[in-house]
Amino acid sequence: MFCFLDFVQCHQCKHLPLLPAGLKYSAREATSQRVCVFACASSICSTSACWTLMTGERGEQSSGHSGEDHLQSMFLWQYLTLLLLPITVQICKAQRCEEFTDLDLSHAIIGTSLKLRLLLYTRHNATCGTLVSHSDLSKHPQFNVSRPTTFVIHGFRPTGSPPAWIQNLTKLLLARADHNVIMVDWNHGAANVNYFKAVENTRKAAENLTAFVEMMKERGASLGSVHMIGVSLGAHLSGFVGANMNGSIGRITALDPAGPQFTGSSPENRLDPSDAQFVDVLHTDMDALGFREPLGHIDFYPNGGADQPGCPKTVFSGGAYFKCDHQRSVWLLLDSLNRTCASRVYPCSSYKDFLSGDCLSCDRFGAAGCPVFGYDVTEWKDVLLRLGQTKTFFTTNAKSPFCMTGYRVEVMVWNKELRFGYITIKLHGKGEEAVATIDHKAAEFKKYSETRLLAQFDRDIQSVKKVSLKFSTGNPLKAKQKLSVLRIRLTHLERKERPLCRYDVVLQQNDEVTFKPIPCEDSNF
Ligand SMILES: [Ca+2]
Ligand SMILES: [Ca+2]
Repeated sequence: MFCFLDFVQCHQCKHLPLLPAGLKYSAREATSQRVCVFACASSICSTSACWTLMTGERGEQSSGHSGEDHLQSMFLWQYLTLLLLPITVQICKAQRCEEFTDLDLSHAIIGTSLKLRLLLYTRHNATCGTLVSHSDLSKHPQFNVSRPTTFVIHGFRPTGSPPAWIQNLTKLLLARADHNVIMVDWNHGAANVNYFKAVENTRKAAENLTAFVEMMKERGASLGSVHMIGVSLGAHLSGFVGANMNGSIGRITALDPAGPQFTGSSPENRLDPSDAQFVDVLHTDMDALGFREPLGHIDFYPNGGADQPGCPKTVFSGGAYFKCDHQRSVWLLLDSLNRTCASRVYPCSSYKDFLSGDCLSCDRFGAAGCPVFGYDVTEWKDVLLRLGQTKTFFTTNAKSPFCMTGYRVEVMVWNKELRFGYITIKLHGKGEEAVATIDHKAAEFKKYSETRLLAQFDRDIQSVKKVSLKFSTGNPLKAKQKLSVLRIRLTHLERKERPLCRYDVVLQQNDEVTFKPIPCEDSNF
């Protein structure tokens, strides 16, 4: 008899065993039998395995044994199987990896009633969730309440599917710190085509979760080291839990908090800064599914907070049209957790003013400069708490790495006539280039007065060899204009290096001019 081992993930043990009805069956029948004979030898479930024993014709051919020998060997294996089976099933049960509830559209159409599941992940079980008891934490020795705990709370699930980012977020959170990550699975409750039902369940889920946080507190957990990351409805849900705990929870990170049914409501009925010691909020779809007004100590509005680059602009793009802007909030946080690159954010009253370069001063934050978006914004916590509520802006690329590189651009012209137009700047490095088009509005260029602009490049060119400039009026019917530039100065917003200058250059409309920049002189000119 030939047999071989097939490794099956431990959690699949729940589908096994498929015991044969009796011991007397032919070799051909045996081919289809899979028997879980031994499993989960290691303490870490994900790396352990069930050994699947398979026997069959392939074995017969390769071994060349007689049919009688084959049956004898097979019986031996079956007895072994029967002996080991109870142990196997028990071990498999004990170390089963719990998955996020996977529902489908039919559940969402019928509607689901609330069931809150808490899946614990730690550095010891980073990819294998443990279902945590709501009433007895002593069952889970790996849940060390003296460590910080991060709750991740999803939002509305109109199709019932698990969120796509669960594993990534868990993995990155655990890579950052040795703490408890609890994935709050309220898919039963959030999976409903009727959004209003899911909103109703938000409050109920919060009551449920509050009881759990209270139990953690009783067991000695410090609420100051509890962090809740709430997506959409999950953001308000976090706020309700926070309010129930009188704002003593350390931090709430809200990822595009839901707007519908919450916009215009009082602070008790939505997330607000009093719900936790520190509340940071990201707005990515404030014109549709998200919330427009600031809700935290710091509110981030990437790309203005309404529409995100790379997201479909028309309904013809299908489902992505509805969720792309909203879901971008999670991808942005993942990028910040990953430390892919850092996006500096600028306090400003409007996105338009930010794009015009009117809000690049970071003096109020001292030596640290303006805050950096994302997970590490707590480094600015003290000053942000002092400032009250800070509304900030930044721009991103259409995909990861999302961060852009900003330059302050100052242009002085000596044209007699007032000129209005757009500037495109290209930075050339060694074998790469980056482009920024400043076109959110026509900039005004007036003789001997300085025009300030913000240029945002998709990548950071470490050593700029050449610069190209193009001036356009956006009106092809107009006679060709020129812009006589007395000086253009480019200042990198992050690197403390001498700004790049070019003195005396004429830009003919729509003609690109390329030059080698020089370090600016110290004088104001
Ligand atoms: Ca509140
Ligand atoms: Ca939008």
